[in-house]
Amino acid sequence: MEYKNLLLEIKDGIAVVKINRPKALNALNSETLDELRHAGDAINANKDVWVVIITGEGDKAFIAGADILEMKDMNPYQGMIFSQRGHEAFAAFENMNKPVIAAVNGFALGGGFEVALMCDIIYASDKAKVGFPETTLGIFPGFGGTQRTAKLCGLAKAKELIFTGKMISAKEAYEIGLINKVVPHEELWKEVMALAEKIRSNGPISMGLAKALINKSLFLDMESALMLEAKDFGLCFGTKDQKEGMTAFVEKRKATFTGE
Ligand code: DAK
Repeated sequence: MEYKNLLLEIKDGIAVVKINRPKALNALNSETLDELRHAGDAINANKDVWVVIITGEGDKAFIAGADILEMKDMNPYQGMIFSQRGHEAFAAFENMNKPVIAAVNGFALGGGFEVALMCDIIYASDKAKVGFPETTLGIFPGFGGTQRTAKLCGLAKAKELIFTGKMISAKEAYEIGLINKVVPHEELWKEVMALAEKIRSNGPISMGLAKALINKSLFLDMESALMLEAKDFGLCFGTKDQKEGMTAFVEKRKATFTGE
């Protein structure tokens, strides 16, 4: 599929998905959400991709939120369809069995910050600003923001961010546990690629299983979660990667994983 609002590049096992609407600060309209869902599904099915990076085109914004121009005159039914498109696009990345990194290169606001939060790891430029301006528009973060923010930084901070709609610096977001790392703007891409390559060198099946387990652990009681963990841990022993990883250790060499 040809994308109008995304740039997709796949090289050496790493897929880079770039939201490409810089004139609108990469705001998410319906078409972009549909393209994101399509790209997410295609990447998930592509065995050659082991790690995914999501970022924004241009130097100013990661994603400045859902497209306010498109949402402004929606009726409740259109709002519901828009929401469903968002949920499908988000699910495609959150549920994919590959690590997804957000490279937050500028404003990550509202639905844009929610995109970053559904990624597994967030690296941000020191110039980036994040926040949830939705309540200033008469709505609230509806792509998982109320849930993920509270789980990451606690109820009080989540409520403060959402009720005030204020923007905070990447550094402040890091300090309250919303972001993994803040790096100088010019070094963001180098740092993100180094992270992606490090992850790329590890066993993909084991990482996919671990990702699903960690995500599910938020919603399961400890006993059920540990049962699932034991089952999935056992599954690793049916893979060539587990044999290769442990044989390489014994032979004192670096493992070469094939994802089988
Ligand atoms: N939507 C559409 N266009 C946007 C946009 C957005 N979110 N953000 C920026 N733009 C456009 C601006 O309109 C402007 O276009 P032109 O006027 O040049 O045509 C262009 O990008 C450049 O923006 P500015 O001129 O405003 O640039 P500044 O540097 O002065 O300001 C800014 C940058 C990021 C502070 C400012 O643009 C801003 O405040 N943008 C809006 C940020 C925002 O409020 N984001 C949250 C959007 S609401 C749902 C679930 C979730 C959501 C919705 C529904 N359901 C469950 C149904 C999510 C909602 C949101 O994300």
